[in-house]
Amino acid sequence: MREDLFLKDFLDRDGLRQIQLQRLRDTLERVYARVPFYRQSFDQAGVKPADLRTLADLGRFPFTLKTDLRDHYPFGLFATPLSEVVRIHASSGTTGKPTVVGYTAEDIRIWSEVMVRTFQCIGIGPEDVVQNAYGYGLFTGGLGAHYGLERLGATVIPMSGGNTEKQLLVLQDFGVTAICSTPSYFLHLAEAAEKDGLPLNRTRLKVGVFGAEPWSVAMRQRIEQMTGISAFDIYGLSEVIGPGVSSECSAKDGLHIFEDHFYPEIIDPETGMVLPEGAEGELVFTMITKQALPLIRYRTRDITSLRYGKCPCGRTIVRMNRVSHRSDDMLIVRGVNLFPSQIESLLLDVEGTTPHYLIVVTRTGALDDLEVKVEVSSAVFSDEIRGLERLRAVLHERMKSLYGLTAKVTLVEPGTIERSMGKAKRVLDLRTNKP
Ligand code: DLL
Repeated sequence: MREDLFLKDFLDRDGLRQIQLQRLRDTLERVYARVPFYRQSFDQAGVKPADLRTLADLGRFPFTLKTDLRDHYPFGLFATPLSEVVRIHASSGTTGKPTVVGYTAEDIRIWSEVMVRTFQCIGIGPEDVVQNAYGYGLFTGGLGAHYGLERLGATVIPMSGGNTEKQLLVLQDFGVTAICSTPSYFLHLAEAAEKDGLPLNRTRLKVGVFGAEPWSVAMRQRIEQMTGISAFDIYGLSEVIGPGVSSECSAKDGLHIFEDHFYPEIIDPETGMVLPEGAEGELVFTMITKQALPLIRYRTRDITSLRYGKCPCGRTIVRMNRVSHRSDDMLIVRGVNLFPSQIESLLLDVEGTTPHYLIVVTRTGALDDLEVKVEVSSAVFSDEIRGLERLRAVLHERMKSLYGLTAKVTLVEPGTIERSMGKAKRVLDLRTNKP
């Protein structure tokens, strides 16, 4: 079985396009027949499933938005009766009700297949002992990775997130060779291990499978230097399946999308027009094999670009660049557009800072105030006050020269910025009327 799954990443592109076209046609027919929302939205747009003659024709079909899922909360966009749905997950948004997703037994089988392919991309196999520190529960990370690891034949330790002391005990005593977690939580584990006098580079851990939140290349370098492991980026979202949508391989030059199941497009987020290969824009997915919840042209809000050229690893499936930001996490501060990832890269470029930071935006009268709180290393913190002042001045100056923004830079003691067991919270926007 292992070989069969593996080969799916190496199909010739013509054959793959044939498979995609057939699956796409079937899916459009199915949602048109079974999901009133799609019948209505296709009718409104004046398109019928039979209008899809080539893959490019998909561009004529309407998008699905997160608000459509919310408007049909909880199960209104399902294409199968609940009796065929064997699992529900949900992602909690920042406000209001969660986004609910469902899976048939076949969907779960495909999910574990794409997770097996993810781990194969990374080089994890049956001989590995894998600590799964993604949260188990409604979040897709824990169970998604778990089923894939079992099907792969690896030894999985279902830790879930949190309980740092126990995580470190298990990691050391069970001879863990690979770990799955958010990059920010892993960093927290690595620091706690150092504090305990048992740094991770003295354990058997050699691989990290990190995702569920944006993290910069600079953050990868910090993690790898600090722990001696090789860190890989995996990407996914609940609405598409969960983790298992795309993964880095040994080349670490983009993430391979398992496009025989998830058909990607890049669009201009303003006009909705499909953009050519290489152009940066919003990633849109159509799920071409999903049974319970096949979404058509789902707008992810994640910004990236696609590359179809063959990868040094030999895989022929398309690669997406790492997602450094979402179209909706852009801050506008005094008219300047800014993404948290830009601040992360700037901070990590300067010696003495740690990747724990919080961006706080407030407003006094008509003016926005930006504060960047960043933890410094214990060495810097115990240094004399002049050293701290120098570091503060450097960060302040870089913010100004790189992004044209005057920010208050506050250096804080190691360990004082709140740690998350899952996705890190980087921004606290306290303005009532956000631009
Ligand atoms: O975070 C699924 C997942 C679990 C992916 C474990 C990877 C590992 P959601 O909670 O629905 O699902 O959040 C999806 O998280 O639209 C991106 O904005 C962001 N995201 C996920 N992976 C990455 C990544 C899971 N590698 C949302 N880099 C997505 C950047 C990511 N952002």
